[in-house]
Amino acid sequence: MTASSATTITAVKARRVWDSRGRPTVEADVTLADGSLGRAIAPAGASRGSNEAIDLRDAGPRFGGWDVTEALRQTNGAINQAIVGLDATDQAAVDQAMIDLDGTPNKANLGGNATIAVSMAVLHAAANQSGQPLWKYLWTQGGTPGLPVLPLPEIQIFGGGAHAGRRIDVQDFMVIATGADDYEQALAWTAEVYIAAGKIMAERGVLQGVADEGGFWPAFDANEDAAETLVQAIEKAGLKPGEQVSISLDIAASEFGKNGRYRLAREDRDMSREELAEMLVGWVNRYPIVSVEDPMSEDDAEGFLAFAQAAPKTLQIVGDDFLVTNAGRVRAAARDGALNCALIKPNQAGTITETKAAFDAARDAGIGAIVSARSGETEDVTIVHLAVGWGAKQLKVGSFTRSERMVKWNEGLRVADALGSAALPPRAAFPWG
Ligand code: 2PG
Ligand code: MG
Repeated sequence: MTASSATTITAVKARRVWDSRGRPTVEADVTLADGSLGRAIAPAGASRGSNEAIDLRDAGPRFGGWDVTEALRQTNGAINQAIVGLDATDQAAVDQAMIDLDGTPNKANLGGNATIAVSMAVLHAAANQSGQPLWKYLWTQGGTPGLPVLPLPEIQIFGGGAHAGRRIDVQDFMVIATGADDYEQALAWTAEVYIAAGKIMAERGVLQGVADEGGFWPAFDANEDAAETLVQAIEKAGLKPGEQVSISLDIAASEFGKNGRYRLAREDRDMSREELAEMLVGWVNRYPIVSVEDPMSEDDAEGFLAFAQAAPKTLQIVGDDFLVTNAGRVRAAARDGALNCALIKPNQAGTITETKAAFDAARDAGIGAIVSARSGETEDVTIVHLAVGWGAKQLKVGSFTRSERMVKWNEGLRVADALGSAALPPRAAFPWG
């Protein structure tokens, strides 16, 4: 058997599995001629950008309308037929075959959940066939000399917005261990902060439970209380806010803004884009905040620009719904100076090839890139391997509890062991560094 025929795709099989919200999702198995298997599971967002690849759901009465029988049917039928016989090491050709088969700009026919599960499974199959872990397969392909380092974790402590019944408007209050010596220390410090935050909240009687990504679901009266409490938690953990551990926010403003107007329901406040920018810059000045994601709604390019102009130059400004892991949008936003970092979510694009194109567009434009999970997750650890193998400097996975999150942080520890080092990117690699 020649090397190329060993890597020929011989079967694609999809099954319904269940995610961290108890909703159905697509798992794909891709088998190669030599018997190698690749397996991957589609994640699912709750605060989705309207230009993301379509997460194809059946609607109807089953499972709250979240069932995926059509996405499974497409995978086992049309996708199977289109990619069986292709070479799994030619990821671009496999992904293009699915893009052509779908024929829409947003995977509306096949479902982005079907295409991303298959695309990732093909990648796993090729890596498995090569006998290498996925991170190493990707790093080798990239051709960068030396070994990769681990990405700097961005970890949620409080969850709000669409992930916590909109109890507070802002979606993610996260920490970044900006002073950590390595990945292990970043996780250890975060664990201390999480424990400290839980104690403070229990004492104050504001702990309502756990939000979708494992962070605390807080009953704060104002959004800013969360930033204040996070600083207290960092201090209670014996760490220095802003030096050792800093704050990162995902405002997820598309969830409460439209046409340049914003409504903070918790505080009963209506705001213009300028007022929102001013409020957020005020927070950045008062708290050790190093990163702000989606400060404005996905339809508000003007708001992004206003915020970028008003914010300190050392602030990381991240586009998620605004960019939807699309290379063209990443290039345009970087060119306009609307932001300096792209969130990279494979299922927003729908294939690995398009995800990598968005990642490369960020790198080529000289802006940062954070590889990110979704709020609906599973035991799938592909994103950790993408982050390491592509040389991403940051990784966002949700909080520091629950196995669909911890499986990813823990996978990073295993990669560190294989590398013989848990080193992180140099601090100068970040806007705040
Ligand atoms: C986000 C993600 C993860 P979701 O907005 O960045 O926090 O949420 O997957 O619901 O879009
Ligand atoms: Mg986001």
